[in-house]
Amino acid sequence: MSNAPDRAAPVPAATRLDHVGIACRDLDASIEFYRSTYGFEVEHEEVNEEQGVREAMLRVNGADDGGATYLQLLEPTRPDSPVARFLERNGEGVHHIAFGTGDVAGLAAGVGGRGVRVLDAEPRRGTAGSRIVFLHPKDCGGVLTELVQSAH
Ligand code: V0V
Ligand code: CO
Repeated sequence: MSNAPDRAAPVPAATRLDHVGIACRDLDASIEFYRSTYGFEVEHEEVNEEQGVREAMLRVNGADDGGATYLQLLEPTRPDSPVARFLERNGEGVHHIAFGTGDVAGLAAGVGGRGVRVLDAEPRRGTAGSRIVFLHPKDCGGVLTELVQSAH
């Protein structure tokens, strides 16, 4: 028998690190840095007007649930966007982390039930048709956290 405190794991759970989001001022230069320095290749690029970003997903490795782990490079498309505000305050750097799950709405409801502020009442459209929800960084130890359910 375990003596662990009675803190049941969330159901459904997060099953992998989906991506690390990095704020940059020049997406093409940032892509070139990660390609030439580490050999990471762009798997997907798109503009997400709702989130105010032009972004690229660079595949780092596969994951044991059949998904994968990426770097997400983020360039703002407008000055009033979250990434533009972040750059203004902090300069370039790590902006958020994203955990993958098979049930983003269920996981968000579970996390919200533990008192973490869920910033999106309904999952929004994320990269490549994924569904995403953000959690407030002040309730996550200073880390802006995204939950993501990939399209496939
Ligand atoms: C702000 N804060 C952060 C932060 N941004 N802390 C850690 N990491 C960050 N990225 C801190 C900030 O310094 C303040 O701390 C406090 O949170 C409250 O900030 P605020 O003044 O309310 O700042 P805002 O207005 O910039 O809002 C922050 C939030 C906003 C997190 C609420 O950025 C947001 O809604 N983000 C979610 C959407 C998003 O980030 N989209 C871009 C990625 P002090 O100074 O009070 O101590 S899109 C994406 O990832 C996609 C499409 C995808 O993966 O598919
Ligand atoms: Co993201």
